Amino acid sequence: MSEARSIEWDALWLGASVATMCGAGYGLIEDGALGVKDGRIAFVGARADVSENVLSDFSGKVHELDGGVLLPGLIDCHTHLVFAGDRSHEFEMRLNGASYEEIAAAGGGIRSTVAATRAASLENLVAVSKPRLAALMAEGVTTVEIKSGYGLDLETERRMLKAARQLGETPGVDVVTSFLGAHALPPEYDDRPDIYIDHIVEDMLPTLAAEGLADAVDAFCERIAFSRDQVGRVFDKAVALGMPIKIHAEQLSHLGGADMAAAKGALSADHLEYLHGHGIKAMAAAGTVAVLLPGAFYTLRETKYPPIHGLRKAGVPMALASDLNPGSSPIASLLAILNMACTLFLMTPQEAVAGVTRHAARALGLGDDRGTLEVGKRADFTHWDVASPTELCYWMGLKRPGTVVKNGELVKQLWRNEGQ
Ligand code: DI6
Ligand code: FE
Repeated sequence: MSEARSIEWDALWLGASVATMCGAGYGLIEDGALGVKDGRIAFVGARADVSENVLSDFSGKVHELDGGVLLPGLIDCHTHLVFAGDRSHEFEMRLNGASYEEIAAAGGGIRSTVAATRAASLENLVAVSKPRLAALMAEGVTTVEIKSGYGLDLETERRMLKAARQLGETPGVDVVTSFLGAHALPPEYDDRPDIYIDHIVEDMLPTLAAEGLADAVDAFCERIAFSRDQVGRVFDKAVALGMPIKIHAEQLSHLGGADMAAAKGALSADHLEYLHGHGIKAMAAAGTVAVLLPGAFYTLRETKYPPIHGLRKAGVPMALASDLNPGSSPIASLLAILNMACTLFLMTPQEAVAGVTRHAARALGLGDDRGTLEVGKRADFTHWDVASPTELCYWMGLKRPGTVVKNGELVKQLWRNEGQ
């Protein structure tokens, strides 16, 4: 590699290994250097390629780290983190022997979150969601996707998306929104799912799209939610409006939602425990990312594993996300998810870390902009006191990034770099 000319950079980071997440594995550069200019990455390479001459003329800030690893900012590409209330009471009821059906019959389940969210003001929704976002950010998350889907009426879906947009103004993080009106059937449409789908297609989706509140459109294709045809109608409208689509599919049963979504060009198909070979082929052909959600698998004590081997063999990119929600994944930790992906799903640490960086970016349609440490990409990165990125998957509850940089700006410094 030719010697780097650094004079123009705003900052230079030295003294750590750089896990670029490019190519196979971690794309590790030992004793690396990372230059930043105007919020983008201007140089990535070995420290030896940045000469002393260049350094002596350098007018930007030099950050000399004491070992450790630089990684891309983490990306949580599937969350439902805006909601009111919680379902800890149902968790307790289940552990005391109540069944899901009994809880649902008593007005619980997803509908209890819908009732609480409908009753919450915008200010309240933002306030209760902030600590959830903060918990993800404390672990180095710099991009978060947030779905609506606990309103199920225009007004509340809009309020949820507005809350997500407000959360996106938090320094240090970007929020990408998805409209999930087809998450569950609202009580006022009991026994009339097709009429509710009409309402989404004719009213809710075009209105929210025109208001610029949704970056993508999601839907839950499941026996307890919506059929493949119903979800297909929502997607056709989204595609006609020029919006990217993604799907919750094959979580509890096989309905073929992943094939259908892939055929319509979906960015991602998520959950996928019951995915068959045909769906894998369709996803591989379309370039649809598989977003795996081990937190929901764990919480629901599922026994059916997503077809990791088949996805791997077919070259389908595998992303990982928290699915943070009050019912099936009350887990505000992407690092816990990394551990679960390895321990429960037998993903390799290299696959898992790629799942919350490179492939998560792609699941959001942002693969050209972030998710790896490459020249031209957004300067979103994290510094970890670890010998290898594998440690992010290995420990639970121990590691936090000492430094987080978003768009080239320092977000926070914890214990490791205190006082620097
Ligand atoms: N799949 C899930 O696991 C969550 N939503 C979905 O589509 C469950 C959401 C909840 O129980 O509140
Ligand atoms: Fe989900």
